[in-house]
Amino acid sequence: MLSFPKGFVWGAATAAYQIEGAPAEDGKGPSIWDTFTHRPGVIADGTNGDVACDHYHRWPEDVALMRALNLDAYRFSIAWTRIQPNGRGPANPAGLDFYSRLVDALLEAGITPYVTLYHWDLPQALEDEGGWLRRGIVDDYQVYADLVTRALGDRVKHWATFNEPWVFTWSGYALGEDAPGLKLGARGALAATHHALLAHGITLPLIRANVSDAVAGIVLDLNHVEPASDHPEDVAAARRWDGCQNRWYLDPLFKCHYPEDMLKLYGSAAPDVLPGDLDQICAPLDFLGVNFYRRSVVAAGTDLPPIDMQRHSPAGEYTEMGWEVSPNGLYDILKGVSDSYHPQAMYVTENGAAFADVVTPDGAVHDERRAHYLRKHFAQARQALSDGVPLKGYFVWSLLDNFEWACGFEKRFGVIYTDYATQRRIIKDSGHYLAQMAAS
Ligand code: IFM
Repeated sequence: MLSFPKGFVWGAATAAYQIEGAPAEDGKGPSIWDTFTHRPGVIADGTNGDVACDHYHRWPEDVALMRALNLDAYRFSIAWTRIQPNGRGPANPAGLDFYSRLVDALLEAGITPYVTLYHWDLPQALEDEGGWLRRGIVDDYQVYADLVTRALGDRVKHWATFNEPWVFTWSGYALGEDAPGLKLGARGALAATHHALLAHGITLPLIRANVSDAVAGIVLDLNHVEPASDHPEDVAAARRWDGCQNRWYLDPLFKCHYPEDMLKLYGSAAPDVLPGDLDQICAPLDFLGVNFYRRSVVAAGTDLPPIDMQRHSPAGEYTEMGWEVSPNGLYDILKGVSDSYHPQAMYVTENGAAFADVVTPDGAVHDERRAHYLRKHFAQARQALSDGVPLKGYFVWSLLDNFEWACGFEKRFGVIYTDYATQRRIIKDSGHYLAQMAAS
């Protein structure tokens, strides 16, 4: 068994839209994901998150399962539209109550809540006014964050402002693959990114004002990038992809500027940055959350203009998402970010794998591949820790199988199996393995 220092946090993560269901209950308003998933043809299996894991009604059972997994912590997100159904105005008491009861139950079970304020489910009413493309969204986000942190900040100390800004800005506003489904290219993604980063930076001091002993940060999806060959064009493409996915977020957050090479590349697609914006964006972070799923092996190509890249798939093991299993990549990204940006504290806020699971006649799920995947990644995290990375904890994605965005329910990431027809949960072998790690 791998050994981690005392106090190292073991957890599992989820997000509101992916598990809660109950899209219009207790005053909840529609989010862009409620709208998007009801458009024909956008979700691989034609499903939506209307019921998902029915966590909105089954949360006591889910907290009991977390306890059975010996988790120290649970990372989940708040649905903005439960708090402000139309994105503005006073808090909806029933929405706040739902999360308040969940937080109380977690604390009673000895599980520390790690809350993400925004995991992609923007109020549709705000999208109708331009969503993340509109600079004024920064003020709306701040009001929302204020309401939530005031209500829960007496009990919740760990706050992340955003989950994976690269994904919701590029997939949502440039490529149209995620909500709100806009295909505006780099200009759209970069405007949305700038406003999200600004909202993040402006909100950090507010969280600290509302929450005593707050531990506040942001969660990024980061890839360790390698060129597919040593040809200068491939090396340059790898550098561009690193700039797009990693440095475009890390540089402003830690160094108060966007990367020069990328500003040049983006040209007129670069965002409108007002004086003072970058100083606000680089407000000191208490932690950086890293979501890691794969490394990127990149050659020159025509994808994602103006990045003009092409992903390579070296021989090896792949998950059901088509993502290479690359535990060393986790070490490389943790160590690389730690050495270049010196965050005070880091967490692996998501790591996990989709594999095709089968319930065997004995009612179990023997997901040996996922358990093995986790073991190999945990070992790399341990190595990073030994090599000086200030890693404080590890959250597996995901607590339970759930709605995997544009892939629908076809991809299962859980360490707990969800039988969607009956909503029965089964702890998979990988969950038993996580329970052992957490207990040790
Ligand atoms: O399901 C997602 C999650 O919402 C954000 N990070 C990646 C996961 C797997 O794709």
